[in-house]
Amino acid sequence: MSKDNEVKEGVSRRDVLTGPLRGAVAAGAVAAVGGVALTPQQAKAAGGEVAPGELDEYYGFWSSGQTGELRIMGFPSMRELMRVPVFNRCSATGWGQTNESLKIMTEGLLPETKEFLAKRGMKTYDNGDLHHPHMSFTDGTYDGRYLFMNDKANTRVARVRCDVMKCDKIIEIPNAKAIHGLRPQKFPRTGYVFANGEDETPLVNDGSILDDPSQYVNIFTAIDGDTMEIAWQVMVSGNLDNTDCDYQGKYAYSTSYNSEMGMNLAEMTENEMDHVVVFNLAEIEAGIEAGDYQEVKGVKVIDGRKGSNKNYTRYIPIPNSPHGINTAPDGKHVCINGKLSPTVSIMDVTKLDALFESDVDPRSCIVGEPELGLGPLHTAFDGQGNAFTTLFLDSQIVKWNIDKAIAAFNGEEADPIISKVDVHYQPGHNSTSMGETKEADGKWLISMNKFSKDRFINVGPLKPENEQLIDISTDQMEVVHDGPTFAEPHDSIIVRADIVNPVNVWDRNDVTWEDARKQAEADGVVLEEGAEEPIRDGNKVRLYMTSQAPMFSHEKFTVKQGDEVTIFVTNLDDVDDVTHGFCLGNYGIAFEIGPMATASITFTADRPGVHWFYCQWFCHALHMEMRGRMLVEPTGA
Ligand code: K7E
Ligand code: CUA
Repeated sequence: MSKDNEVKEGVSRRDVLTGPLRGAVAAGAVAAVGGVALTPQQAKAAGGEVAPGELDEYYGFWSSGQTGELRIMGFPSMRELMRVPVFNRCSATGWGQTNESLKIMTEGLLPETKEFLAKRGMKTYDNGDLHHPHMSFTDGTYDGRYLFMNDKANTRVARVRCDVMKCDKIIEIPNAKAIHGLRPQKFPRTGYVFANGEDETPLVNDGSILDDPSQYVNIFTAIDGDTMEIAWQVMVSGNLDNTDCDYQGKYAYSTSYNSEMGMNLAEMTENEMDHVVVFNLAEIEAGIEAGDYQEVKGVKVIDGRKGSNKNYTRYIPIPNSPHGINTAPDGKHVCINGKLSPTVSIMDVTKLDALFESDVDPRSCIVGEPELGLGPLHTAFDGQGNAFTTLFLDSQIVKWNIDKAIAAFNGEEADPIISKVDVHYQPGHNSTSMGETKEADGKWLISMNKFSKDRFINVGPLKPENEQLIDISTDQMEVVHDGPTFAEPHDSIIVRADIVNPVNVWDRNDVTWEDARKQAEADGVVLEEGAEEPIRDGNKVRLYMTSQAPMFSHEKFTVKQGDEVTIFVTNLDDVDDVTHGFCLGNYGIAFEIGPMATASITFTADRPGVHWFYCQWFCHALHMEMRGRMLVEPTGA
């Protein structure tokens, strides 16, 4: 039963939270309660906190599912540190309102999407479904440059800059539908970002083919992570779920759970075997070079469907509707999680060359298939030859040994399962510290559970999810902390803090406000100095303001009703953590201006009268006084 109610025999978690241990933890002592000593690591995590003022050892980068944002956690304390808006709107930062964010949110949309949205009075999609955040790699480990993430809802891929922790690119992927699985190339560097389309449609989806699934295809996309342009696409059979790639830079591979190409549940789950599709990167690049592609919507699309008789892809039968796919830090073994099969299939990447060179059985690269429990979805690693698989139906994490699973597959007497731990309830993804890199350190695992049920006081029919922190430094996995999360982090990565080095203050030369700088130059204004009077250009009015706690450069400015007004605010406070805001009351306008940043907004001043603006980010003892008036002269219209 629920093992995590007890930190150690006879000591309830509540005792730990309120008892003498708490002080001991804060004092950094090795705690002993009821004669049972906790390791320093367990003591640190007991009660779920790193002591006040102590810094975490890792960054956690969490997705947020339907919320559409990226979240930054302190780990292992599980303190939520920041929310980075990406596909969503953010009332606090003005993401989706400022000219700078709107540029990022709109410039990568397909022309047909822009047209479609414009008819609905929209500039960009309002929602997103962000499942998989992953950091850029160099030489098999995280390099702290970028985070990449998918939007399943509207078929997009976004990038977040790790220096400022803001999204700087969003692209909509043509030809594909519902980008789900996403992973960056591990070696030699990122390089490519691989992205799976989950839903199949006609390649040219203009309505000329409708209810004829035999003509539907699915699309695997390789994006250039540096330029965020699409490098190439591959047409495949069956739909694609999750993806990963090797540590050699030769292959990417995706799980596919509907080899039947079924359109409903019964059809989709008919076959006992689905498959993993292996993509041969060098062959695909050569095919593109040789012109063996069709160009659809400006993208080179290669035919890698089953039976296309090309060396671009191979289809490896896997039981049954496989979901997660995870490459082990040994650089050799890939775990394919069976979902409807209680097995995880172990693929040996060193055996993939043979699949492309000769007519060997595609299953010859499968070197183990341990039966682990019901509903295996995702696997994480400790870097010591062990794997941790979530069992959705059993509501457990199972720790197992890869070598022993291979030995058992070869007919030897070996039991790969080391231990199991109950989690609450129904885990989807799990992640280990540095576990998807060659630097996996085997310290921590997070289990991302889809249901919390009775775990917390009731908040109504919509319940939070529950995430549990598990100490994996010993064979007995120990749940040491849990906590609720709002909809719906699917996936996470846990990155050593020394790899991530964000700045405290913006660089004035940052590209984010390049357009504002150019406009200011054209107007003969220096952004950092601002301009006393609004600059008028027909009915377009541009106001250049600066902010320095606790004042805006302007206590008032005047425009005419109907003017198209652009307000630029440059924050001159070159100080850590002095963010200002600009909020224009009853105009629906609010945004953040970070230290030494410029942000701008364009709107029509169609409400005459006196309108107060104020700084909505607490910045100074006189923050309340940081305000001013926009006077809008009526035109009599
Ligand atoms: Cu929810 Cu990674 Cu989209 Cu598995 S996925 S659980
Ligand atoms: Cu500036 Cu509050």
